Amino acid sequence: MTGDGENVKLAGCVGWPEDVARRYRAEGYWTGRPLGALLRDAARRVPEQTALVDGARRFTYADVDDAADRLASGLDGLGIGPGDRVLVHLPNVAEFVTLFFALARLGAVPVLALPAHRETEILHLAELSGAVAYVVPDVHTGFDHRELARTVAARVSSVRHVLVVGDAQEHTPLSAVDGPARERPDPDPSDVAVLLLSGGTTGLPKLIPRTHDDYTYNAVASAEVTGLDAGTHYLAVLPVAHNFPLACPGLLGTVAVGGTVVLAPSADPETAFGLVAAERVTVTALVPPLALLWLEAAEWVDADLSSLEVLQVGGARLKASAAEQVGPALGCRLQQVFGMAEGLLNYTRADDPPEIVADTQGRPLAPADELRFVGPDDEDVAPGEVGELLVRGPYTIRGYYRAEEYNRSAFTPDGYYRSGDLVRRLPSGHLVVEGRIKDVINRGGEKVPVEEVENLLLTHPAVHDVALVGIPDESLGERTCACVVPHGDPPTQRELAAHLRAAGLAAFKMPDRLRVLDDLPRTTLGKINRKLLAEQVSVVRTVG
Ligand code: OOB
Repeated sequence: MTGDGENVKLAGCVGWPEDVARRYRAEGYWTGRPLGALLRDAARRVPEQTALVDGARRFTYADVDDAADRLASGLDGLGIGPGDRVLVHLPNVAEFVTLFFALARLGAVPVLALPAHRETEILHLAELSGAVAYVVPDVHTGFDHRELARTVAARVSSVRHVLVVGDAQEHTPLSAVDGPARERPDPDPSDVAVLLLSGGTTGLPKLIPRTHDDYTYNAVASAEVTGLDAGTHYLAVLPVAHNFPLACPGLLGTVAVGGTVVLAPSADPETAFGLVAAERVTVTALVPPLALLWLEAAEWVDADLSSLEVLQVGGARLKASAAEQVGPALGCRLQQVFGMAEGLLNYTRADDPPEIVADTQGRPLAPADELRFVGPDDEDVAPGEVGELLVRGPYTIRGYYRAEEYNRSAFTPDGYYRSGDLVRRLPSGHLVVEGRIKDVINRGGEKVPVEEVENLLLTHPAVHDVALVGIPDESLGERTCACVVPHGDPPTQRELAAHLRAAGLAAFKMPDRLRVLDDLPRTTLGKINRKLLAEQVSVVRTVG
């Protein structure tokens, strides 16, 4: 099944219509440059430049280029080839980078799980993607990934290889996957280069197929609007498996300009500030709660932040008051980023007036991005009014991977992605995110899929009915509250958390609060009235 266009060949993907694809090529959005070429070209231009810093390990462009080629040969030797999916579950380590480019060169497709994901998410991703290999660290933040890998290898029949960074035990060490570097034919630029995870959909995470052509544009054009150049030192604070630090412009955008990527092992301000000072970091990207933490920490952590030029903040709405503090407190320019793994990126620009940078979430990256703002009837709202943002464009997908049925509701028949975000556009073209209609709670940039958590809570014997709602929170924007109608004795929050943990759910999806109720308010159509419920639990919390 390749949908409309034949231009995306991986089965289970929806391509762009041929005439649209031709237009994107003719207009220069799709240049035919595969992702692997970003590294190759930099290695030719600036081989001795530092490409990557991971703790005490430093790699030049020549080093990373060669390591990626060797790893590609090793993976090839394991029988991993074009179109094969590889589930990558790595934190911010150099091996992520070499593996990413090795797979790109083979035409194999990384499936980028987040470090926080656990058994529930990983089994789902392995099965959905039909991954042939699973790549993990040995132990990270106290969690033994080899153990989880055992379960994955036993339960998911497609997984033939477990590759481990560090002490592999009975699995294969990634460092042993090696072979002589050799020239390989470039993958077709219209093929899928990476499967990103959706933060924005109902239920379990969906997979987002991004092609070489579209993702190269994403990274290169983002590097341009963020003002990256060969002097850029980009600090990856957020997990690089996420689209924002990976390609907006992030790691890939920095490689595209031959700058230096510094991998932060943790996001806490002391570690990050130390790296900013030591590596003369010029650009980094944060979610709003981290930005707030940095603003506070700047007052008491003694570190030289004078190299910082741009702080990007995105993933959730940043308060205007915090936005205004960035310049004075950190001595750099703020760039607001409103993006989504499905594609569309909005950035504030260097020459935007201060009030636009503080009060808006930027404007689209590409002139060819087509945006609509619609009401519940799918009709366009009046200009400037709030509506659901629909989008299509040269780097926005036309369908999720292997999700034919879901795609029918997530996209319009003429190919617009329904973002689920409530947005208005100012006359200047800048967007303001006002809310959302999708069933996702945005916990400071981390997306909690409501239905997935509710379904797991319902498997607890003491839970008769449940609704997970977002309640306002000073630092995270919102927190999760599980509203439970009990079956017999009400469960405690600790019991529910233990239940979810045993089911292997990522920690960031654990409900922050529990409210026990006699029943859940419903609409006249019998659906849970989430808005009213959220109001009720928020009000009770502030009063009591
Ligand atoms: C980024 O990507 P995802 O896929 O984790 O989440 C996308 C959703 C958006 O649909 C929107 O609901 C929310 O996250 N969001 C924002 C926002 N940026 C993202 N809501 C309000 N203000 C913002 N600035 O989160 C992402 C991808 C690329 C770059 C930056 C963020």
